[in-house]
Amino acid sequence: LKQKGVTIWLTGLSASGKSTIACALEQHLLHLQKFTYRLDGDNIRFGLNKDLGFDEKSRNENIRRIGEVSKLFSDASAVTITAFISPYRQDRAVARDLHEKASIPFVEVFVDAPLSVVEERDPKGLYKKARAGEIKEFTGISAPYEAPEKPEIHIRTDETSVVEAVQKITDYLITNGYL
Ligand code: GGZ
Repeated sequence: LKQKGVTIWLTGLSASGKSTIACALEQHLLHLQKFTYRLDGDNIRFGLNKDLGFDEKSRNENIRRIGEVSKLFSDASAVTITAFISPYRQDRAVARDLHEKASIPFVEVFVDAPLSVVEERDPKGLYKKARAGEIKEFTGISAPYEAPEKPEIHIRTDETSVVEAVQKITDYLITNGYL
């Protein structure tokens, strides 16, 4: 295998577009014959992390484990894409450190849309429930989201198409010799 691994870490609010971009990016990389693996709520929160909820401690542990798993996949030479809110700056920094100590590149992608926009999208009605107090500690409403200060890539999803977002990430990976 000529390929070296890299972790592409998407962070952003619920309904910001992380999963959509992660899926489209995965498809694009598979077309390029890259060994690619995507970690998301479906294969992590319902499996490895099914013991965890959404209080601060649980989210810290969720992200800690995802950081460890993504490091392993990338160490095994996958292009690893993670799509989790990962709201705490410190948790993302821990994941980054873990990668950097193992000399594995870590690309933080801020999937950014204003709260007003994601609340309008509300594909699962979760923001409505959070506003009504039916979901506690909901990110952006009743729990914090700490935006990245220096992400490698910043995508405004209310101004950028999915195809453009995938192109922006792919260009970054090629420019830096990660693909
Ligand atoms: C935020 C929540 C919550 C609370 C359930 N806060 O849009 P979704 O539904 O499909 O994605 C959200 C997902 C967030 O899980 P993560 O593992 O990405 O979060 S974190 O990184 O903060 O650990 C949302 C759903 O789970 N969800 N309750 N209270 N999102």
